Amino acid sequence: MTTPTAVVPRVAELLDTAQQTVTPVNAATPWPQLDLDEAYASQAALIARRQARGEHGVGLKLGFTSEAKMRQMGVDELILGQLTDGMQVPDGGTIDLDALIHPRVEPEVAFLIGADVDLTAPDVDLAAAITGVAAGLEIIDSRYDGFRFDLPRVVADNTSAAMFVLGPWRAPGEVDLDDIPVTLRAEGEVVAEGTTAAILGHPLRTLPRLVALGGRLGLRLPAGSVVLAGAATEAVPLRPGGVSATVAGLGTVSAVAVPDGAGPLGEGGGR
Ligand code: 0L1
Ligand code: MG
Repeated sequence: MTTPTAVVPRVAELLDTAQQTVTPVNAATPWPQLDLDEAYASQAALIARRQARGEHGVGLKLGFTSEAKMRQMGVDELILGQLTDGMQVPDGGTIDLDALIHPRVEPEVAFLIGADVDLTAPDVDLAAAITGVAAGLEIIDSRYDGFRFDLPRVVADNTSAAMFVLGPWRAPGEVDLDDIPVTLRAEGEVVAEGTTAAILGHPLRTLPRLVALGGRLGLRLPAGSVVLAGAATEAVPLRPGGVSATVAGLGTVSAVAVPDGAGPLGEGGGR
């Protein structure tokens, strides 16, 4: 990493304000050019702002782990984001839509890391530290107008991370993650289908990539950390109502998206 430049705190402030005011950064906002090192430094500054408000890091996520999504966005690199406890919604819990700009949801495979792992150490074996596997839901919410960004911008925006939900953990030996059907449902209807093979061919293949990226950034995964390995389908717009992801043989995770202060679903006005 090169030395962070003066643009870093400004970018972090703009993105933090966008998230907190639920107002996207638009084309009229003066925006500095960022290289990838500055983008990751901006992401770290953004997370530091959240930590200063009392949030704690709980893990890491990878983005663009599906070839289809990379092609769609015109990029060829995986990206890494950071998860905090303030982003976590309990399984079966409520997603406050009024805190989100234009949320999308995607089904993920999540890993629980059972030992302290220093990603900068030589020969890190992250797979050996996995003590749980679960179905996950990730809610992404780009802080840029229209989800329009280049690679440095989406990295600075913490890879669009907004919220996540984890299903029950299963022991890793209980589940074969090879090419398992994954189904995303909204209000009980199937809205996207894929398989775990969409995640770099196999979710475990993401781990060396996470180690390489996280090591370069000097990151650690304390015992109890979560890793979101990536989405098995495209992300779909998150609408009011129930949403769930099922990874066959692994489990189901769900949440209910609700406009804040709304009455019964349907009366509060949808998006
Ligand atoms: O988790 C992800 O794959 C999201 C990566 C960021 C790109 C996006 O906002 O779609
Ligand atoms: Mg994701």
